[in-house]
Amino acid sequence: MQHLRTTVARLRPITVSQTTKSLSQTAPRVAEAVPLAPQPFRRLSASVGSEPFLNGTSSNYVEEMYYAWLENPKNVHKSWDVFFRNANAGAPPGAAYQSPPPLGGKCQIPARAQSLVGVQPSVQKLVEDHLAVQSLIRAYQVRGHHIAKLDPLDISCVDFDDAPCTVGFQNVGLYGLRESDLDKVFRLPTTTFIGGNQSALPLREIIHRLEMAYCQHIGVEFMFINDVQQCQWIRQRFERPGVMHLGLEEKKTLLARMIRSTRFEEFLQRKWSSEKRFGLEGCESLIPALKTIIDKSSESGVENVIMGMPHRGRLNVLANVIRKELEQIFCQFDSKLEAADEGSGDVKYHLGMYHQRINRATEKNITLSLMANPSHLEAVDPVVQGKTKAEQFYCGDTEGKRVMSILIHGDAAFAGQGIVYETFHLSDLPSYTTHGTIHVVVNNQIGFTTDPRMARSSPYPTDVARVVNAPIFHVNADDPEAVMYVCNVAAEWRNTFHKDVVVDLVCYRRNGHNEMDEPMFTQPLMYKQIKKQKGVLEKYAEKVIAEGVVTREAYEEEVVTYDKICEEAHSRSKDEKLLHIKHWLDSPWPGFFDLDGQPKSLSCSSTGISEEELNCIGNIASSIPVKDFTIHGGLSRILRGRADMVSQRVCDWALGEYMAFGSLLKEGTHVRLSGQDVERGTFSHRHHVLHDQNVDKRTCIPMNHLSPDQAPYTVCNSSLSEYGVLGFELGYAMTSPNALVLWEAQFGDFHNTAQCIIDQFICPGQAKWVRQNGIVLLLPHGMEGMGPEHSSGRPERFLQMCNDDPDVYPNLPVEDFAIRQLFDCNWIVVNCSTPANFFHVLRRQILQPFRKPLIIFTPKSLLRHPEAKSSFDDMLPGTEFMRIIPESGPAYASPDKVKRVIFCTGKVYYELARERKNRSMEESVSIFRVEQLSPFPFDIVRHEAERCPNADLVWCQEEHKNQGYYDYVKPRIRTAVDRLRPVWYAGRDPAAAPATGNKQNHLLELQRFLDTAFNLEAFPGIQ
Ligand SMILES: Cc1ncc(C[n+]2csc(CCOP(=O)(O)OP(=O)(O)O)c2C)c(N)n1
Ligand SMILES: [Mg+2]
Repeated sequence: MQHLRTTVARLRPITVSQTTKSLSQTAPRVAEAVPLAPQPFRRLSASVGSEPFLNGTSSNYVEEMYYAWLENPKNVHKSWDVFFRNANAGAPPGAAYQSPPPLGGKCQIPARAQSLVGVQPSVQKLVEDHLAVQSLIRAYQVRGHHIAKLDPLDISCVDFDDAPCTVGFQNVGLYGLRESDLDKVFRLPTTTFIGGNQSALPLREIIHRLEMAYCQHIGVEFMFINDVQQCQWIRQRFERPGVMHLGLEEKKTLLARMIRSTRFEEFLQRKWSSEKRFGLEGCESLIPALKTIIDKSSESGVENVIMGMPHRGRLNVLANVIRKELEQIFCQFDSKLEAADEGSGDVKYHLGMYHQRINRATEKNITLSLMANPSHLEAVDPVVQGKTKAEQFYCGDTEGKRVMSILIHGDAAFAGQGIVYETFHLSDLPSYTTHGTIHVVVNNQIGFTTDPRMARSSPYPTDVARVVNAPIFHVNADDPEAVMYVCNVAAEWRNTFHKDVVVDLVCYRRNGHNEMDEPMFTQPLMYKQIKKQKGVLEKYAEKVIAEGVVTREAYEEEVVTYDKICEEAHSRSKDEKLLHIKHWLDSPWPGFFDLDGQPKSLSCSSTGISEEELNCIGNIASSIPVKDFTIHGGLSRILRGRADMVSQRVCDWALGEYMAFGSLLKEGTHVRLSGQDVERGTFSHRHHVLHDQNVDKRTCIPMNHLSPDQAPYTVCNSSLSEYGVLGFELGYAMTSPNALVLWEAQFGDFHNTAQCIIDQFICPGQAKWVRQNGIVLLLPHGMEGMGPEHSSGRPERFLQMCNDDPDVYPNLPVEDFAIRQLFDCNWIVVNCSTPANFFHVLRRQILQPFRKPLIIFTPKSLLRHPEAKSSFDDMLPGTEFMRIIPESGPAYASPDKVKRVIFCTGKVYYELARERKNRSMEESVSIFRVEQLSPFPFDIVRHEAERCPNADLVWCQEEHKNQGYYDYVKPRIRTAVDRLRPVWYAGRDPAAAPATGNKQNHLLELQRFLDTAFNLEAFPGIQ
């Protein structure tokens, strides 16, 4: 702490008077100034560049002058006019310059300023001084935020020890200026707006205005932005004199909002002093901040705002921004409330919310939603973006003018969590952009018990935003007017440029991490300071009362009124007997369920499609539906192959997928497939986007040429992110039940970098938040001698998280056993072995009357396996997804003769079938493919096992024993056969890695477990 104070002391802004004093005392003059690095003089002609009086770094200034002169020669001093005329006329090097005439006193300068009239400094000195002033202005623009008074506690944790260049930049001596220059008038460059209507100002006033613009309670970090227009836009917003002044009504609204924000927390504290609520105390201005952003955005046409935020201040946001009924919030504190909905529910500070209302500032309709989220900080960021993108898509908002997202972050999490970076990188990608997100950081300068020195390596928690050129507005949250100002600018920025922007609310946390936590254990000095700190409402009320904005009585009355609102809501909350999690839904699906929130039926129409449709889609899949489009020769062969398949009435994997997507699209269902390299397909099998070989960027998506009234198909290669992109697609899928949204992992292995989305959202989403989701995960999986990576999509992990009981045979009616199982499950896990079954399971995902996540382990070598083809017959009306593909050979006809029933899933089936044939064991060994692993087809397994009473039961898998499916299926098969028969194992031995890196070993292992699978003596002691 002591160390920090020292650092900060060194960074205190030096006022003009201090500067003057230090100049006259220690006078760091020209000789001590940092040497200026020479730069090439690029823009003007060589003759100009070689003028002897211009040193290298004059170039910027001269350029400025030059452009001003080009606009109008009167814009510049006469001496420059002569100079540029000569230079332009081709004066030889050194000859363009002529001694200036005496300076005219045309510019308006304050009387107190020393007049330049009559003074005849050398032009060299004039140029140098102007250059110095320009550098000084630029230094404020670049570095002013370093010394702005951002920290309400005055114990700033930003440590600039390693960046000495930031210290003292405002010291005019650094630029070669002297005390005597302070009253000289300088022409302002076009890159500043501090002059207002004036084009020249005395240096003293220049510094004063820069201090006011950049070094008060707002620190603007923007000079890294590549776009010059955008930099100018920001300068205008902060530099123009008086620009931050708020009107009377704005101040009154602000005060009212501060009252609500503050008194809400106080009310909760009074009523439930020992309950965790992650209060907002210390950052109460978050509420007016968000409301300002929403008002301003509504003004410019935004109708729908989707928000994501962590624990801190969440209840307050629900109450005072979204306007959730207070009694609904208060009753959450009653632990005796009975749950009215299915599922395990979630704690109150994780629940989401959706609310449509009139925005009072604009009298326009606005829909606000706060997404439910897990504890995992920042995990909701991409989910919010995905939902926002989908909302934009469904309302045809291609520019983000009607729908926008706001993300609220904690300082530690914003800096520490990689998902923040991944989400930022989606912000400008065509298929993922939401056209600008406003990020608000509750920067209370602490993360639980860890202070920023230990929590990040960057000066600010917000530095990650610089990668996307987002401006960052740091603001002292104890100055609500400054907060309101930057929020207005942020909203205006987003609505002008449709790019991300960050508001960093520098504040403090009045209590511990939660209300039960003791912060003095770890931050004693900080908390001594916090205890002395007057509340922001109190400070602001004093200010506005002193200014005469409101009277003390009016203020006190407003406080009493709000307290009464809370009290009355509290009384009403006692009448609530049931806790309806459904009231906390962030993404309702109007019309999809019945009025009780149940599926309208419990049946699934046939997933088969007509021969005509198969042909129609097949033809599109094998053609180029636009004229004069040249595709690669290899692709022509692939398309010809598809055409042959269509004529032979068969599908391979890619064509099966085409049939599923194409038919859904034709039926009006939007399909979106996203992931790394999905357009072509990692394994070069899909080719959903054709590229003209002769015209750059000319592409064609045949799937969008199926019929004029089809739904749109989106297929998009994503950034190289799993966590971010899967989260995004989950949010996209959440928005509407009438879309098939698929995320494909490059290889199944890589899904685990998105584990948080799987564990916290996909698996338990419905149980926690009564919110269904039909997202599909395509995870390429299979042991093909590729080594430990690129082999396993880790089915064991997904299966371990299924909610069906391994030991209980489901008590469900026989006739709708399958659909009821689906309805009860938390997600569906399949590994299809045929294109037709893949086709059906994709279609079932939309045709079933509810939504569940679907995890599909997809093949690699089967994509081209000659036997892994399906006839059109298996896809016609009346056909459906087969949970188990039964034996169809001789063993099926004579079940009594079967000695062994092998259950397996996925690609190993083809290896087993080949081996059985080689061994001529088609009569004695029956092979069943369990295509749907979860919910487990207990009914079919029971039936098939009973048909073969003389057979032993074997589970065969190519994965290692501690991986794959074995642990999941074994107890379930046992349950299916009433534990009367054992289940044996044929597969690889337990191992730490998913697969060997040695091809030879791979084949040996394969042969070994095939030997076991077909050795009828392998398992002793049955029956
Ligand atoms: C991914 C993740 N890791 C750890 C935690 C545990 N945790 C909860 S709050 C918190 C501190 C968060 O600090 P900050 O982001 O600054 O928010 P604040 O609580 O200060 O508002 C931590 C580490 C978590 N919730 N999520
Ligand atoms: Mg914090």
